Amino acid sequence: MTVPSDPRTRFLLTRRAFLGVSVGTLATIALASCAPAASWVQPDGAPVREAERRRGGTGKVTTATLTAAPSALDLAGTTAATWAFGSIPAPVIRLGAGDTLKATVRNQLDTDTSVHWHGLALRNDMDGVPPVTQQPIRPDESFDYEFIASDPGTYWFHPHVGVQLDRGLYGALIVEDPAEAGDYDDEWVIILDDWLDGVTATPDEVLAELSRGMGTMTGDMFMRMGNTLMGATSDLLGGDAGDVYYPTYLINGKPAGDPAQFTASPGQRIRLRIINAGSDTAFRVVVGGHTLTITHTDGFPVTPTEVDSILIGMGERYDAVITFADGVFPLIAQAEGKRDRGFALVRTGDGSVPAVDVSVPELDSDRAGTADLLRAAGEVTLPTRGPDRQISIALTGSMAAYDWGVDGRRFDMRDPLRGAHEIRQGERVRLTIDNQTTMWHPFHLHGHTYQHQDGGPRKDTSIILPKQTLTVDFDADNPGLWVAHCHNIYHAETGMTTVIGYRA
Ligand SMILES: [Cu+2]
Repeated sequence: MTVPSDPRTRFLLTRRAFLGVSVGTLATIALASCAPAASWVQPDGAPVREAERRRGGTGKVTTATLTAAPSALDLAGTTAATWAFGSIPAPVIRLGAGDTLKATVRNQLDTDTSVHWHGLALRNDMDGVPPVTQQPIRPDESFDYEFIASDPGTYWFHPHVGVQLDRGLYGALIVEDPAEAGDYDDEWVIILDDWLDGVTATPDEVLAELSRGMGTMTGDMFMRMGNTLMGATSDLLGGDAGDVYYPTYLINGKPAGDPAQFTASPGQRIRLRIINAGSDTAFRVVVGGHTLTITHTDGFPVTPTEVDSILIGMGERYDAVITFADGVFPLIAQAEGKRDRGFALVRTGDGSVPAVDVSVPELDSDRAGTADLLRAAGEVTLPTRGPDRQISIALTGSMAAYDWGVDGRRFDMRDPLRGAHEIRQGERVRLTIDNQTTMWHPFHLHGHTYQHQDGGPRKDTSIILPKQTLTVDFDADNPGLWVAHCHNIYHAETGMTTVIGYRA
């Protein structure tokens, strides 16, 4: 073949050759989603590749292999059969800002799976949401994820298929900032989880039970019925705190009966990177006898804010710095409204070991850290700009009917773009999420970190209380098809999910 000398012709030929390679993938995605392929930016489309090219990156590559497989979790002597990426949590994946992550995910389960990199503004075709951004990874198959991680912070990964989130398939993804001074001596990753798989039921059994609806059985009395929990209420969450009964709560994969242990020296400053990997539980996190200074949420810095506890919804992350006293201290993740807790120990010296049910004043303090208290740090505050587009999303449905949805409709993964909200690249988007239900929801948007109004924090997952509205702004700078959903996995799977897509 002769190479044309005219650069434009040469470019077109190259481009066609490139498109030729991806035609098969494109056709599959269009078929799976019944999407009019021409009107939406496709996950492997040119704008997505161009956005990744603009990220540039350091060129440094970190590799990881995640094998999803049946596994056993030791819960203080009881063994739970579950699914995991080896250990629970999976080993921390750590890379520098701008580095490339190459992660091979092998599926040794007997069902489809995927991995979603929660919170990262990454290239759309690596977002791990079948069938929107990729085909599911079939049993005995693997998928190679490869993307640039531009923004430093505390992130995590989990499947985006069915209710697999409520198994043991999760881990932390830490993107380090080489430019950050880091006024701390050490850091600990702390992953919280509500656990039932292999103990009382499988998540799929729980979903089936919930989907039958609660009818008129909901009441004020606190009680367990099967795998559901009645009367779990929280003032901080505006009422109903959660509806799934969990027999145990974990900190870094360990139950209270065999607690995770952390050690430091008195006076040391430790950065906690707290991740809520739960499926139906918000946690109130405290360290007995200590205050916490929140420095980041959802990966992005905030004006340092001192609190006694941190309320963290499913999918959220909070980083906090703590200066330790001398002794043995409880690290408690109180399951908000559920009368149980995750429990770990911090040792900086000698002292009696606190009991699992120890009461600490920090749990009752009014100084509870919520997103409302926080201000974005100057360097991550969005430049002032009026919205080019306003989108309104209503969270709808009820516990009684278990018909959670968006805009009155239950999301259908077989037809994901039906009811999708459209934006265009370059726009400043104002997104209003109107919680019309009588329960709180942790709303999560993929691929972007929006900002709460009036200088509030940059976040990708936000607690929205019953009958309340949250308004956020973001810049449409990451083209593709992005799901937005409640991070209560039972709500999301029932239908509280939608797509915000870029028009071509
Ligand atoms: Cu929800």
